[in-house]
Amino acid sequence: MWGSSRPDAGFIAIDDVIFYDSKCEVLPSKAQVNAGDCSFDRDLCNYRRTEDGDRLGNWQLAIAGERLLRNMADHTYNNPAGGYAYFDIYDTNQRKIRLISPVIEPPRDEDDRACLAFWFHPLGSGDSTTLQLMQRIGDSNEVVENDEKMTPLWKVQTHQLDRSRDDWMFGQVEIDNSRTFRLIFEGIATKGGFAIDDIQIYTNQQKEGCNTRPAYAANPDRNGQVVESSNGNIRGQSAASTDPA
Ligand SMILES: [Ca+2]
Repeated sequence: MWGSSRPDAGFIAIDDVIFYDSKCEVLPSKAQVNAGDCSFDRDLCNYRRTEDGDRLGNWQLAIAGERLLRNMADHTYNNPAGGYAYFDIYDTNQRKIRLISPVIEPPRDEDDRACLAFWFHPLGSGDSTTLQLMQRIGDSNEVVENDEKMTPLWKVQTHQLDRSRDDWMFGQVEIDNSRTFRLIFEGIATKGGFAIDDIQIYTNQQKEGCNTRPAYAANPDRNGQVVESSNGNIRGQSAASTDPA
């Protein structure tokens, strides 16, 4: 790999492409792509929006030719023409909107935990705008309230964030890697929103450690309260059953 010193520019060369008639592992392991991975540079990668809410008040894709927001550069390439998903709500009534992943097969790994990393960016002036991440076990397409198979994993509200830095922030949380699942990014707002970019699932072989980032996003219970845990990690199948001590 070589090229300019700009972080968003460069070239990669490949050589000696050969096909073998056998099974093989992905090498290097960090090159493994999972169904939930998405950089939102061309489309929503089979993530889908919940039906309720009009297009402007719902999750949408910021790419060239579509509605752009503040000309904010994406995280992947620092591309000023967009390349991320976002919602931006302005409504007298609080709105709740969800972006639901395709079915994700557990990444091939003997560990039953994996790590989900992504980048997020708060938008607008509201201080109670919420971004919450949930994991739903199983392949069902339905998402209902108080679903026992849906575990809240991670949650931030805009009043918790340092808004003086107008920049992308890193999010990370452990997920259950033992069974088929979907990821659900939920936005709740009357005024404001969040953008997300570069969702990536790592197995423990690929990444050492998976502390929740930011630490205060850890362990939202089923009522939406943030419960502090001693090490910032989520352990166990359900956040509601996790001992906060
Ligand atoms: Ca992107």
